[in-house]
Amino acid sequence: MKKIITYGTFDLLHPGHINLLRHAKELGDYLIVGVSTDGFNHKKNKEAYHPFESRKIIVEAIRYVDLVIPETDWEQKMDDIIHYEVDVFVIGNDWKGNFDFLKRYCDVVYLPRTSGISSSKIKKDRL
Ligand code: C2G
Repeated sequence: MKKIITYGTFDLLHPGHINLLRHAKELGDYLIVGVSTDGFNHKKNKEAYHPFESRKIIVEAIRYVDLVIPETDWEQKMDDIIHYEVDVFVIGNDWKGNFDFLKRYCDVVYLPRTSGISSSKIKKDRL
């Protein structure tokens, strides 16, 4: 079984998130998603509308997702990849190059972001 992992806040879920998760799942058989906790969002200087528990329930309901784990810090990716025997780390290409150090443990794939949409744009447009 080919295991894929990705991480993110996934606040105010939109087609950009879904495209990423769908393309990530197409790379294997089992998709693990590390959803950023509220505490980790603080470290990322990100303010989510939905608290972690809500974002976890929402991401777990997505057909492409097999397991949701909490993302609590920057350093956990290597441990997660080893623990879950992950084959591919996937993330949007806005992070291109940031996670190349994981190539020692698994394949690293940066997928194209979906243009024109983001959680922050949704928040701004609705104000
Ligand atoms: N994404 C995308 N297209 C968009 C918006 C987001 O492909 N229009 C992707 C991002 O590239 C990321 C995923 O969707 O791979 C989740 O995006 P965010 O919730 O914004 O996550 P981020 O803040 O980038 O957190 O340790 C990694 C971080 O937790 C990533």
